[in-house]
Amino acid sequence: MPITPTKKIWMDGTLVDWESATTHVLSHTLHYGTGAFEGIRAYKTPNGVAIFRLREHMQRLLNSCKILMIDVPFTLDELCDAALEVVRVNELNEGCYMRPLVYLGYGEMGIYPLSSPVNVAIAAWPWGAYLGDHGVENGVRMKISSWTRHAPNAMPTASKTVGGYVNSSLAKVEALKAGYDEAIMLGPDARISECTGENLFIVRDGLLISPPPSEAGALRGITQASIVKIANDLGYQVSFEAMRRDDLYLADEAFLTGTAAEVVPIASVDDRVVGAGSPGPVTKAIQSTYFKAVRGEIPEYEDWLARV
Ligand code: PPE
Repeated sequence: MPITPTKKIWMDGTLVDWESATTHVLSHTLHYGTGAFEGIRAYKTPNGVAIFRLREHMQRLLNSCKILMIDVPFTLDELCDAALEVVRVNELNEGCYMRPLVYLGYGEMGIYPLSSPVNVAIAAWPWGAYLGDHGVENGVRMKISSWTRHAPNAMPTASKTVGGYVNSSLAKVEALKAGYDEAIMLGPDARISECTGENLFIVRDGLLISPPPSEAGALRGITQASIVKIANDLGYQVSFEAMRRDDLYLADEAFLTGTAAEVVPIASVDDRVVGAGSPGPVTKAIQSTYFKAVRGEIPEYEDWLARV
């Protein structure tokens, strides 16, 4: 999806012009992928723009770096303040997508990463529906990837590691070239893990089921956690259970969740229509509640919002 430039990007504690937010071609992360990022959204609410679950995202960024043994030279509070400042200075009052990135800069070459400088950047720009408005309304066509999700002892899947996304990219390209909208990845044990940049849920007999993140080698999604809370509040039970591809084929409903994608119904998996093939009642109820929650329209979810 194209990026719409804004005015300033936060880099290592200062705001720099969008065009000047560049880095050296010998930056370590460009060569070896050791680094971590986040995806965060801010939404327009009745009381001004607010960042959704900012602290949780920045904490996960620090956790990703802890796994990689990267010492981030900013505290959680400093990162949260910086994100708020980026939305403010760019006057992103209609909402935006934010991309914090911790990367290793130019200093040394060689696989050992820990002697390279640690850099942190936070950019933000207006961004539409990641899987398209049509997908949000009507559902997306999914394909189980021929690429296996990382084995947990090959790549730490709780870390949003830059290099880890090569696996997602391969799956995404394969799915799109085959005419689908997005890929679902199986772990090495052939259990459902997650999508290339989203978690997923199915609905079976009124119960919501999602793969347990650490067992399934999936990222512990902040949207996924928000959906669990919303579903419970709406009176639906949620369970984390291992599932296989036939559980997807036979689900009554299915949907995927992620910051960029938000909540998107799944219309079919490997050309098997899921349920009625159009968004089901549980998916629709959860999706519409999520969209209201992020936009500050439901007071009980107000503590998920960081006011800019
Ligand atoms: N799994 C993966 C692999 C993943 O990248 C994301 C977020 C999720 C699950 C959902 O996590 P959460 O956003 O906390 O609910 N993916 C980010 C980057 C997507 C991209 O394509 O780039 C995002 O949604 O911002």
